[in-house]
Amino acid sequence: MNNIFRSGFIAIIGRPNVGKSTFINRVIGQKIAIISDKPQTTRHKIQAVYNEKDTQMIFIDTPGIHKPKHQLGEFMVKTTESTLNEVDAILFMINAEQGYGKGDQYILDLLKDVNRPVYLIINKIDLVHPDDLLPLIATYKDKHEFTEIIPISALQGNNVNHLLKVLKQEMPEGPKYYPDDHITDHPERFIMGELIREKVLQLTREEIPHSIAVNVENVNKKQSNTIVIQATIITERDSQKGIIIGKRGSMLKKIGQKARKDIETLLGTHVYLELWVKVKRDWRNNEHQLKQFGFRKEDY
Ligand SMILES: Nc1nc2c(ncn2[C@@H]2O[C@H](COP(=O)(O)OP(=O)(O)OP(=O)(O)O)[C@@H](O)[C@H]2O)c(=O)[nH]1
Ligand SMILES: [Mg+2]
Repeated sequence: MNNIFRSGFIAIIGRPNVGKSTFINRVIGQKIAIISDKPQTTRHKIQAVYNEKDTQMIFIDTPGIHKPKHQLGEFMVKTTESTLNEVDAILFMINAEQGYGKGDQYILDLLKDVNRPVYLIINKIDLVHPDDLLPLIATYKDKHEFTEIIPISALQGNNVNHLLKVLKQEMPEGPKYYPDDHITDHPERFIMGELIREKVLQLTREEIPHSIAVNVENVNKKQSNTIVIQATIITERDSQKGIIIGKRGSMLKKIGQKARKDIETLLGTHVYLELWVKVKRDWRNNEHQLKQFGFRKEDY
């Protein structure tokens, strides 16, 4: 028996909405990456640390890869591309329900220049008949030299443990990069903002989700067991501000109630959440404002 410690970094890439963040949360058993049924939910690269006695695997959730339409989109895609050559393994995630498409070819082309083991992860198998997997596997097999093809359901957990076992063997001998209690590279304040953004995504439609940002301005511990959080939801237009506030503030109230619950779970204490809504025109094309909303230079 040898007692070597294995560790490494694993990037998850794929088109928007295939389930990358759902997978990350399932693996570490905590909600650090927000999820919605809208594409382009994740905007930042997020690390999640998974520990076993003799292994540490650092998963990197990335924004879904798509053709960028504005500076924020460009930032999101650059973030993902620059990650690929720095990791020990890559999970290319696809949606079992969707066939092969242009968006996947864009990613396969990116992978041509990458000299790392790539696993094809077919997610959402709970939505298809097992027989439907075979033609999908046949299509992808010829498109890249995949180390292995593994079908999973990130939502229900099928085969996720098997995938972890396979990845463990792929990891080189290495140090424990982070202490056991370090779950993510982003501060709690960032996750709070993300949880608020998630509720906006989940409760509003179409044009709203992608045009908002959340800025957590103050986090203050009050006496006893309560934390007061003040945050601002930024929109691009007055009409969007109106939708987020809703009739007599009803939408903002709903967003606040749901976000507060999640933040309470994150922090393990009572939370008093104060939300404001502000218009900042065209913030997605403004470098200064992107920085202010936490799009970090080192993520490029
Ligand atoms: N049925 C089913 N739904 C899933 C599964 N995994 C994720 N989903 C759903 O797919 C949607 C997108 O999930 P996300 O985890 O936000 O996807 P993502 O790839 O991180 O998306 P972006 O951040 O936009 O790139 C959500 O509605 C999830 O609940 C799965 O295994 N089965
Ligand atoms: Mg995501």
